[in-house]
Amino acid sequence: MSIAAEPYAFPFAPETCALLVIDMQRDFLEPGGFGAALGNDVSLLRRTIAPNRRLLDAWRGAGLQVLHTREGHQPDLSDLPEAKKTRARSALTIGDAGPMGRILVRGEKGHAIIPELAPLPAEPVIDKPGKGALWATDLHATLQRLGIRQLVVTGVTTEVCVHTTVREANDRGYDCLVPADCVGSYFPDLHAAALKMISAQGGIFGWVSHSDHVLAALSP
Ligand code: C5J
Repeated sequence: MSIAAEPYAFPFAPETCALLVIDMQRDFLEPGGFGAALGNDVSLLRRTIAPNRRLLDAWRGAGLQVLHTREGHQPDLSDLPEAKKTRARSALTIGDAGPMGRILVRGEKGHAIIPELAPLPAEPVIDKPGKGALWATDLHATLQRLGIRQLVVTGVTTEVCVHTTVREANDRGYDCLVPADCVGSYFPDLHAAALKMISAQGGIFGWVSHSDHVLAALSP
């Protein structure tokens, strides 16, 4: 079975392929969170919600593996590097109290995955302190235990946490496919460049496709 993609068709093996939804959290998609504190227009990410919802429904319907990630820090900020806290120099920063609770802190309202894409109880949710989902987490061990070798990676933001995760996963031997309509950025030019980087050079980091093509492969 294959999925139409760039730079060439993705050799889809559903039983060993997981859907990995990156950081679809209030802190990035709703006003008053981390994304907004950095001065971004969070409404730009909301076009990703409907295609992610459709893909999630189909993926779950096919009985395939789903995992979610959340970026965030321990309440005592012991896993927050000083550089990450201070670099953006915005008025509100990680750990400060905002309209959705403390910014990018685990357990706060802003840290939660948006209700439209809420994980089901059986779906692993990987909490990560960094941009990549394979650093300082048990994601690699979890994927190995589940027998996963391919990832369809969606979520936000394209050039930050999605890209870092795809790079980390690629280095560990996973084949990654990114449906372009299911990932989003506050910066359209960086989104486009990030996608181009993935499929360039014969798929140096993976494949880029569209959710319609993934849905077509999932339909009976
Ligand atoms: C960012 C992310 N953009 N989830 N995090 O800081 O991409």
